[in-house]
Amino acid sequence: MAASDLVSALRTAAADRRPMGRRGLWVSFLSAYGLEAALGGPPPGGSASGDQAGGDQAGGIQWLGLDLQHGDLDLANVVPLLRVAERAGLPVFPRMASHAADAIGRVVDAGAQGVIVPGVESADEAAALVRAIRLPPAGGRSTGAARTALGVTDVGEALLLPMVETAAGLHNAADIAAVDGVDGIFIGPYDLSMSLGCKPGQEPVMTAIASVVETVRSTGKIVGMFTGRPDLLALAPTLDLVAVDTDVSALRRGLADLFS
Ligand code: 3PY
Ligand code: MG
Repeated sequence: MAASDLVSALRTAAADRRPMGRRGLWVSFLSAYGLEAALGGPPPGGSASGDQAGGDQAGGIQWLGLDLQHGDLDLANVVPLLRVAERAGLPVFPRMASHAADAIGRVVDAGAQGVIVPGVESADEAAALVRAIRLPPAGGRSTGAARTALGVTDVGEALLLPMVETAAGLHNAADIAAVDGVDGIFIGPYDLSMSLGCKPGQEPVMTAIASVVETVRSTGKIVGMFTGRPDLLALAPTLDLVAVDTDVSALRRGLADLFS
């Protein structure tokens, strides 16, 4: 499955209320060199295509989140990482540092298949993100000649996934998901736990997560979540996009394994 095909497959499966459970790696510090090495190098003969693409040659990784909010990546890292992901046939969803429209425009211009936007708390905030990501007439995103120079071909309409990760976002989750142009909701369980005054894995956050999943599923939109813990990863069958864990965590586990 090619990267842009995963985006349409996600939209179709969500509309049919069929969770896809696609597992992704949350990249927070890897360079393009490091990512290419971690994915096992380019597939024989160059770019991945057809059945080879979408994770079969990337150790089971089916998509990449690029964490521009936490970790060590910023906007300038996105293009080189995107080129590695393209060769591996993996869709890329940067998690933006903020709601800034200019940064959203730049990563979509560069060829990202969608964005994950932190801390969205209301339908109004979600509607502003729709204006940031969609070209006119649906939105207000600008286009530019430099985009063509990057060699970006049509990646289809990018996914817009606002994050619900506060008590206010939780309260307004149904309204946020219902905004026209929003493709679904990505849950941030760690910030949500803090906002609800508990630890991940405890109540009331587990019930809150289940309620967001159910709400979004009933609207026929996409639901994703970062996990990083077995009890959250266990919810993968109910989700469409599952950010399993970070590159840092993968490295630490690998080191522990090697040196134990
Ligand atoms: C959270 O859990 O708060 C996140 O943002 C996941 O990365
Ligand atoms: Mg968060």
